Amino acid sequence: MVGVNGSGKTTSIGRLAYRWIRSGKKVILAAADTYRAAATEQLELWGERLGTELIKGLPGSDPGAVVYNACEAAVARNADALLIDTSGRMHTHHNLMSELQKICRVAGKVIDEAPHKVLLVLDATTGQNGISQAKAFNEAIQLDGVIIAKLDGSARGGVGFAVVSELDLPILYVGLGENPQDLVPFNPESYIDGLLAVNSVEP
Ligand SMILES: Nc1nc2c(ncn2[C@@H]2O[C@H](COP(=O)(O)OP(=O)(O)O)[C@@H](O)[C@H]2O)c(=O)[nH]1
Ligand SMILES: [Mg+2]
Repeated sequence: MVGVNGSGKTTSIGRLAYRWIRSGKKVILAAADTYRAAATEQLELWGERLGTELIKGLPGSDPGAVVYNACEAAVARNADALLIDTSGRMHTHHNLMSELQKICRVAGKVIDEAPHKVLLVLDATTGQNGISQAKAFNEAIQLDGVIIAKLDGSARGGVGFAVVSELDLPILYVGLGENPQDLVPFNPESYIDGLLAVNSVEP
């Protein structure tokens, strides 16, 4: 899971884990945002809440090492899914992009063809900037799809349109709140209705 700070990565991982655990999958979480201690704590709360295992490192430690351990744990425990949280400081920051590339390489060393999906989380309130974010991430590490978080607010998430048309990436899920059940598969019709505000009652 990649994206800029505050876009909704950690929350999306928690909500995705909730969905998959409910459908009977064994899920492991990896707290590879070692840049901020609070990020690990936030993911740990989700882990406790969902009763699922979490692999973490010390604050400031190498995210690649966390991912290596997490991949080994996922193989050892025969997990169905390993969800990797990553750091999101400025996407223009070269270090972040090389860190993400390293995470992908490390995952691929332990598990064939991992990461199987790299998902970009976009905040629905992001405007044009969302496209440059998506391009920057996509150039560094090939993206497989997009999650649009915070679509429950006043924002209609029009950035999704631009990202789909310019980068040819599917929107997979949308976030409609902060609770576990608030991440739902993307529904093009309700998305378009929201964009056009078909359902809004005008005075
Ligand atoms: N209302 C709403 N809030 C969200 C949604 N997704 C994330 N948030 C909130 O946005 C903030 C940032 O989310 P977080 O997952 O920590 O972002 P990260 O920095 O990318 O990991 C948190 O306060 C989340 O609870 C959503 O779909 N709806
Ligand atoms: Mg986070």
